[in-house]
Amino acid sequence: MKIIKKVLTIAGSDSGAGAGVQADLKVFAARGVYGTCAITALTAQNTLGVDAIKVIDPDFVAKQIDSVMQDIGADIWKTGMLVNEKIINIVIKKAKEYKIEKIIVDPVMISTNGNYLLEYDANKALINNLIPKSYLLTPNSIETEVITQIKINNVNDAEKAAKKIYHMGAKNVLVKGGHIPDENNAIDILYNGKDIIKISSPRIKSMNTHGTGCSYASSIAAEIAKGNDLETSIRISKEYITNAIIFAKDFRIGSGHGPLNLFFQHTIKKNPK
Ligand code: PXL
Repeated sequence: MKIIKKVLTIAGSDSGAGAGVQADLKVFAARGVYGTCAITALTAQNTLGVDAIKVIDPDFVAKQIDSVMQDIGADIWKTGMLVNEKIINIVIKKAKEYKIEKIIVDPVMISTNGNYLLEYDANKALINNLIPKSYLLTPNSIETEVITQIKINNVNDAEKAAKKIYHMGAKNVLVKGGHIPDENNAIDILYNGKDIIKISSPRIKSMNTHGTGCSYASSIAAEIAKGNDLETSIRISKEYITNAIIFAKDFRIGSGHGPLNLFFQHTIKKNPK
């Protein structure tokens, strides 16, 4: 019998299927793990933006986690849009109950067009309660600024902020460079309490980057579940996401910020890697 590793995502639904739970489940399938989900909110959304949000009752988020964990289980959890303090605290309580050692936390806060995906007053719960339980926190530069109050203009600022977040309690911190000004490269900073590790990829200019953060964190979770160490998981995932952005040029979905091509391996004859 083939053993397949399992990953649970706790995140919001994107009806346009570019980000959120839909992106997470596609990434899990593409990376060869079995994905399950507990949905925290429904978003009515397309490539142009979020039109409406319906938040799921925190008790019902807990029920979804229980249903998955009591039967299927999970080797690792990944979280995305957690909406509010109550849902954040349910996730922490359930992680303790099910003895989950590793949670990859993508601290989703604001959508590209400015919708709050985390209620403003839930930032405190994220910082005080969830960051100390994170195996890896994956903020972009905007989320990093909110969490650390350090303005991120360059890689040096990102390094300083990564160290600060480590001291807030995250076991590992990956400050992503996608939003940091640099003509040629997107440089991510990984800090593990000892070393600063720079993980770089060529910057791809594209409209089709919706769901990049969700997909990157989900890929990292999948690679860790498969037994790779953290740095290897990040390097594999960074290359996978870069290709998914490059091959998104093969299709045109919607008229706004389109999704990545997460299954590019299936649709091209010649795989660049
Ligand atoms: O990319 C952040 C994100 C996460 N989760 C959901 C989203 C978005 C961005 O729009 O809609 C559900």
